[in-house]
Amino acid sequence: MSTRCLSLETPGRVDSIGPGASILRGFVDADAALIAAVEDVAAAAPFRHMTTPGGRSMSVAMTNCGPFGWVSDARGYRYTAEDPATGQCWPALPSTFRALTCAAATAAGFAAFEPDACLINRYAPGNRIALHQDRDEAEFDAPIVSVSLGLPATFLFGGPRRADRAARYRLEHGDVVVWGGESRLYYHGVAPLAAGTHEALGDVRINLTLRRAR
Ligand code: MD3
Ligand code: FE
Repeated sequence: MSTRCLSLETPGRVDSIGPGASILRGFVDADAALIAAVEDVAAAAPFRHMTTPGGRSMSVAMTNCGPFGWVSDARGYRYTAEDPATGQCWPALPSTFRALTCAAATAAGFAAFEPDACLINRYAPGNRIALHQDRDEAEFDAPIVSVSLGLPATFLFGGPRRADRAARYRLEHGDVVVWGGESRLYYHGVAPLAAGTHEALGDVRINLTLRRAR
């Protein structure tokens, strides 16, 4: 596999929101092909509500693609090569996801980034993710690239301590965020999704997070 990627010209604005964190506004042409790729993944590895180690059901529905997928159950949080719901490998990472991830990382100033895991979160109105850190990956030197699709969300971006005040950013269909460097371990979350209808995706928000898990 090539470790190089094309450096695309950034079509939209770039907002720096923290040390190593940038929002690339409208970076992705979130067209029917990209949405169909998400639907193909979900046909093979259906969206499901995972259980937290504390025994609660998560409001956000999740699935994965790529060599590794993030899972949560009574035993804890971890990355697995197989979907526990089917026993099969997670569906392959669509080449479009890999290309846009690499281009976004490059545009945000990170060296060519090869993700090995893609978590897909689906939010219905009212669904949220509480402030947390992403620390289930083997190393924290690679950035995380996130792609927002469908209904807009309010993203909460704090700091290195849970008590740090969180700034709020609106993320819309086609926005890409790259988190690396110091921001990689910052607390973050998503406010309850407001109801609405998006022309391409309907009444949901879908977020892709592409990472290096192992
Ligand atoms: C900031 N998802 O899946 S993506 C998650 O919109 C998660 O679905 C949110 O937080 C969502 O863990 C936010 C953006 C994101 C991902 C990883 C980060 C932001 C981050 C890691 C460090 C700091
Ligand atoms: Fe997170």
